[in-house]
Amino acid sequence: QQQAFEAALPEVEDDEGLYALQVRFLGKKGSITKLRKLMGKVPPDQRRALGQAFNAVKQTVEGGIEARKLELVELARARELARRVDLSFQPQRRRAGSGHPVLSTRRQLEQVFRRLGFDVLDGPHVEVEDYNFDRLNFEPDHPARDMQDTFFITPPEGVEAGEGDSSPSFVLRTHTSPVQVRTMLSHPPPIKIVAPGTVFRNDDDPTHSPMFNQIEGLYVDRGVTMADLKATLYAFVGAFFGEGLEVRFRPSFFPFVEPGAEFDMQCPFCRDEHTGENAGCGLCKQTGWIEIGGSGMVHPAVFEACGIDSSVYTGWAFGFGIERMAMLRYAVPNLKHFFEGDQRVLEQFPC
Ligand code: FA5
Repeated sequence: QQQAFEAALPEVEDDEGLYALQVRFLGKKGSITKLRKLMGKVPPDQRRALGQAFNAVKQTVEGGIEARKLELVELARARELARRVDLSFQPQRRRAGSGHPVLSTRRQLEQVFRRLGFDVLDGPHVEVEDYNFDRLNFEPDHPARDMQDTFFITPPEGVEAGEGDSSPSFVLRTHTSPVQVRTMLSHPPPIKIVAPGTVFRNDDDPTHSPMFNQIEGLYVDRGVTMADLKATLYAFVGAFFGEGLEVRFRPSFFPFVEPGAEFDMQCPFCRDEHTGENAGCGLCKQTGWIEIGGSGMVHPAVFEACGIDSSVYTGWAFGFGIERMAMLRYAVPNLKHFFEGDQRVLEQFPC
C-alpha cells in the first residue's frame, strides 16, 4: 500500500486530485481502512506488530498528503509569480460606431418640432397609390404622377388596401405626404404632426438619390392661416440653423395645396452678423437664399377626400428633404456620401 501511495502522490497536480487520493487510501472504503478491518482476523500474538506496521503506513500516507498540499500551494504561487505583465503593451483601440448623420439630423428635426408642439408620426414605405396620389388631388393622368418618378409595386396575392378599394395598386411612397391622408382619415382635427421617413423615386444623379428622407408637417384646425405656417418655419429655421434668419415663400404648384409655395431660408453661411446682409457664397449660388422645401394651404379637395369639412377647418402642410438639411448642417458637398457607407466619412460625424 505504501508503495502504491508513494507512486501516486507526485502525480497529483491539484486539490481535487489530492482529495481523490485521500479517499482512495484513507476513506471509508479506502485500501488502508480495509487493512485495519483485517486486524481482527490475525492471531493475537501478531496483532501488536501488525498494528504498529499499520500505524506507520497510515502516518506516512497522512503526512504525504499534508506535505503535497503545501507543495501545491507553493507551486500555484510560483506559477502566478512567473506570469509576466507587459506594461508597455498597446491595446488595440476599440472602434465605437458612430451615429449616421442623416439619422441624427432626423432626430434633431423631430426634437425641434416636438418643442413646437408637433406629434411625431410614422407611415409605411409601401403605400397604396390612392394615398400617395389620388386623395392628394393628383388627377389620374396628371403629369405630376410622372414628376415624382414612381416605383410601382405588384401587390402580393390576397392583400387589400384600405376602405372600399378592392384592387389596390401599391407604390413605394414618393413623398411623406400620404401620412397627411392617413392622419386625417384616422384623427379628427385639431391635428398638429410631423412625419419623418424614407421615400423612394426613380431618380439618380449627383444631387438626387433613389432613396432619401423627407419630413412632412401638417397643421389642421379652425382658423389656421398661412401666417401660422410662416411663423412655424421661422421658429424651425431659428432653432435649427440660428436665430434671425429670414424665410421667404415663392409661389409654386403641388396638387394637394392651394396656394402652394416653395420656401427658402436666408443663407446662414454668407450672412453678415451685423448688417444681416448676404455677401453670396457657393452654397446659395450667390443668391443669399437656400431652397428648403414645399408648402401651402391644404387643398379643400384633400380635406373632402379625407372626410374633413373644409367649410369648418383650414390647414397647412410642408415637406422637405432631410439629407439636404444634413448637407447644410455638416457642410457635406455630395448627397451620395451619405449612402456609400464609407466609415472614413461616417466616423467624422458626432453621434
Ligand atoms: C414634395 O415631395 C412634396 N410632398 C412637399 C410638400 C409637402 C409640398 C407638403 C407641399 C406641402 P418635392 O418633390 O419638391 O416636394 O420634394 C421635397 C424635397 O425633397 C426637395 O426640396 C428636396 O430637398 C428633396 N428631394 C426630392 N427628390 C430628392 C432626391 N431624389 N434625393 C434627395 N432629395 C430629394
